[in-house]
Amino acid sequence: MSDQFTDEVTALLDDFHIETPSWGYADTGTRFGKFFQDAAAIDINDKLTDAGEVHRVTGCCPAVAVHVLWDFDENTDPSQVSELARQCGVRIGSINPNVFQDLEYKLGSFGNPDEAVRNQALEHCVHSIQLGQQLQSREVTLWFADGTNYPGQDNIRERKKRFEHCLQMCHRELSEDQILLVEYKPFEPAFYQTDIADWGMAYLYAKKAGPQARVLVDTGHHYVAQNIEQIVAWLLDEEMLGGFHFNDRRYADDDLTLGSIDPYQIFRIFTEIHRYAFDHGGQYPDIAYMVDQSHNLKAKTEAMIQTAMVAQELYVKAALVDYAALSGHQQAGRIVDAERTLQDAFATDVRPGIAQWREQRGLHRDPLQAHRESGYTQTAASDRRKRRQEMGLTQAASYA
Ligand code: AFD
Ligand code: MN
Ligand code: MN
Repeated sequence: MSDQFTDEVTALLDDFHIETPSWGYADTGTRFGKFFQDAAAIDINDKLTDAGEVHRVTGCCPAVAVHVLWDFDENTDPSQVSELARQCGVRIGSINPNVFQDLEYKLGSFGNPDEAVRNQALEHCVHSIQLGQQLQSREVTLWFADGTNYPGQDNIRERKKRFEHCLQMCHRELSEDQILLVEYKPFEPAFYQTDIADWGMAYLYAKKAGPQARVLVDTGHHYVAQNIEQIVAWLLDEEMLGGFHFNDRRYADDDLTLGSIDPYQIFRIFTEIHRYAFDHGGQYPDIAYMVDQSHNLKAKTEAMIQTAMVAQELYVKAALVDYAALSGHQQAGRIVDAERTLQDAFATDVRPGIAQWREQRGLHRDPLQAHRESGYTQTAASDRRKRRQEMGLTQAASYA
């Protein structure tokens, strides 16, 4: 093994699994338009195949998050999806209900003033929880587009009470193995007030929902000045950090590649997790590391491989911090030494060590190169182009 890594760091890398999202393999766009890709996944079979390819070359992405309305229709047999995932070398990870795109949800889902709409949303979330039980999935990830666009549109306290009730109803449906992850986002698509706008709201909702609810931190869902690692430290200390959705943002929730704008912030987030383990006798918190991206311009599987590689690098850099020395510097008020303990680790090029870790596990040293040499994207593009033509699916623009 590379002399860069102790056995402990190698073991940490072995245990660092990153879930990829099914929606990250399909075409997507902005409200200003979509740029289609021939190699983009058409259906859940393609998504699992793509996820299997990402795991094949990276060795660290064994699970796939699914989005219920985008991946399952009324005829989909969950056991067949499980089996297909297994054949692709992956398994189904978190379940993502969708209570934001149906027209009934115009004024919200759990926050809607109309009880019938709230019940419709609740019914879908309970169905998603039951789907998770059929798929032996642990996490049910709840993100809501709910909010209001204008001052006075609705009673903010009433909306809070509606959410508290519906989240408690969801929690009651969980099996003992499931956890409910409550995700927050400051704005979008609501532009005046979002019902779960920050970590405090998500924390309170999770606490009131029940003992199997936690907070999900989407790294893109923060105002530019926010100190995300402080939020992570608080949630860790309260044993309420359920997991992450990895991406990055320049101005707001831009869903950019993890670490593409501020890798040092992601590194600092990871140092809070490693420091937690250092302070707890090496016991790491049980949290879900999940990607949440669906890039418009980058090739889908390449973008996912890139994210997984960046996540590994930043996680390992943070593992290299000398937490005993850091603790001593902090205790003694040696500010520059404490800061340099972090900076030295962040400045370490861990890519050779990770490349060797891959080689030791029968993987190519560079997953992106392995993926490109396999011709996977070209094959997927020609196959899926043909299938789209047969299905009569037209595309405004397409490029691999
Ligand atoms: C959007 C939302 C949120 C959610 C994701 C998947 O902002 O991050 O987790 O879609 O549903 O990115
Ligand atoms: Mn998210
Ligand atoms: Mn998001």
